[in-house]
Amino acid sequence: MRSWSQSIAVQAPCFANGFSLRWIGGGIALVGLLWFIIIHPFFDRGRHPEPPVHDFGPPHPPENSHSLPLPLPEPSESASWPQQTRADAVRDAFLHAFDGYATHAWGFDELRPVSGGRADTLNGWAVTLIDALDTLWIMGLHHQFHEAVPTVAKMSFLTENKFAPFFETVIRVLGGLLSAYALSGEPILLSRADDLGRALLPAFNTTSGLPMFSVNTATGVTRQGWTVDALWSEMTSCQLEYKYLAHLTGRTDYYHRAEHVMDIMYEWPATDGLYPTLWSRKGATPINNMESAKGIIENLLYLSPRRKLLYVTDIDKGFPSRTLEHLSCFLPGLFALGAKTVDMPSAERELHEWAARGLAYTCYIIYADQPSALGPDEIVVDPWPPGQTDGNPLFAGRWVDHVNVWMEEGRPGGVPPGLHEPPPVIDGGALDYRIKRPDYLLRPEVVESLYLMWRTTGDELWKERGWEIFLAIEKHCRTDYGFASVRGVGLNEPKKIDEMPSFFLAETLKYLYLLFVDEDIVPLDKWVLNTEAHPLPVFEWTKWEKAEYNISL
Ligand code: DMJ
Repeated sequence: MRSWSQSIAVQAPCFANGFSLRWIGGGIALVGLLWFIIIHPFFDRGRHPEPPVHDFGPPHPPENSHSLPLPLPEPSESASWPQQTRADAVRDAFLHAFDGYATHAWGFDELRPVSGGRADTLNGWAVTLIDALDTLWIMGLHHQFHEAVPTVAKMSFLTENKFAPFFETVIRVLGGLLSAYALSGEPILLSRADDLGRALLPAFNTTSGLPMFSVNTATGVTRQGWTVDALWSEMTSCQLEYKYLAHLTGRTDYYHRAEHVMDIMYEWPATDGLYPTLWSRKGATPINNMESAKGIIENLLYLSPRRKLLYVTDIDKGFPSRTLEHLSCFLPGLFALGAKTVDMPSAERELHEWAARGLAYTCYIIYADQPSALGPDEIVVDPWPPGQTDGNPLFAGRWVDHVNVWMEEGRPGGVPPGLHEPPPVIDGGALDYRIKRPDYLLRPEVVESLYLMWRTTGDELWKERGWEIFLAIEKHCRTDYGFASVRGVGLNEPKKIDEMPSFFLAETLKYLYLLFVDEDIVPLDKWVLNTEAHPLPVFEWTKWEKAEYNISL
């Protein structure tokens, strides 16, 4: 909250645990499915409020809005579209998704975009509604925002028969409420955030103080998740939310509980700033380790063997797995932000800028490579051929080695390895990776990085790439009711999946809108976006807070 570097530190855990996030998502889906099949019919009726009596009807564009320019153009003719018109098209997509949710799933967690049904996939606290509040505000849809507030005002976060996953609930619901409060000043949203923040606090009641996976908000009983130990992303991604809440409410417990997690991290002798991904809640000690890693840039960035695309992967038992997940595509944006805002020697900054550019291009090209122009959720990059491993098969293709050689040779061609931006593979040409998970799940990470690349470099090309992705989403994901995840991105016509995750409204469409809108609505030196893209304001700690929390800045 206090600085750019802090926001980067808070987002970083999501990278280290891309793998674990996938499991979290899978776990939620499985539990949701079992719940839906077995228990849902008994609990469902009458538990949710009816949709509001006022129907959301046709979209209510904000004053001074341009008329919506539908139908959308074919990609070939789309390059000349004015930016503001593109922003309007994104807002129209958001309104379509939000209206579908409001009409068919109001009060439930998610809309089923293919069938027009609805489902509770998180806590049954209307996560799509809360996740979407700040996007409504940012897009100028204040009428819809105010229509939603009474539902949030009447909501109870004390649910006896459910366990709220701490990480997902903090980033989506607590973050969503706080951001909506910060943008609108609507007091009830702060009050609800305070209720929820307090109800989730028992998660921290462990021997070490590292939070449990989930908490029953009515009883305070906690549970572990798919692993007995704590995932780094889950236990650390609560800093922005709890510290802002402490600042707004004056409740010191919020700060101390969250900061205690950071104290454990500060005290851990991390190797090159990399932390183990699994921790024991009992002893606050790591379960696994990454001793072979000497930092993200040095050990986790690789080049693909033929097109020399720069990608990030994880180290599994000492070897690069060569897996690139869509979830990890937030990393280029992170490097771009860091290079712009964190004090560092110029050579290091240059390296971070290169990493940002190369990684962002790869994250974009894995969309552009596909006949659908939508990116897969997971790929595995081909290994380097045996003859090209320079005698070191373990680190073949390691980016930093190639950069060092290029520098020693006097920077031939002027373009560093991994930044050549080869064209997409079309018409069945050979990819230098295989698709492991061919789904596009409406995720935000790639457009998030495109937005941050545009904001930090001013290079219009990032907007063009974002526009291509938006057109593909319109073409393949739009349904009568909203937008659907799809399976089979390598096909001309991927198959729709009956799911519209809340982060599509909270993140994907918000980043696309911010990419195209003329004004800098969320200036990045005044707002920090949490890992669910909820902007929270940068603020100064007061004198008494500095004394209470031992803050020396
Ligand atoms: C979102 O809930 C957040 O971006 C989270 O950090 C990662 N997973 C999803 C989007 O893919």
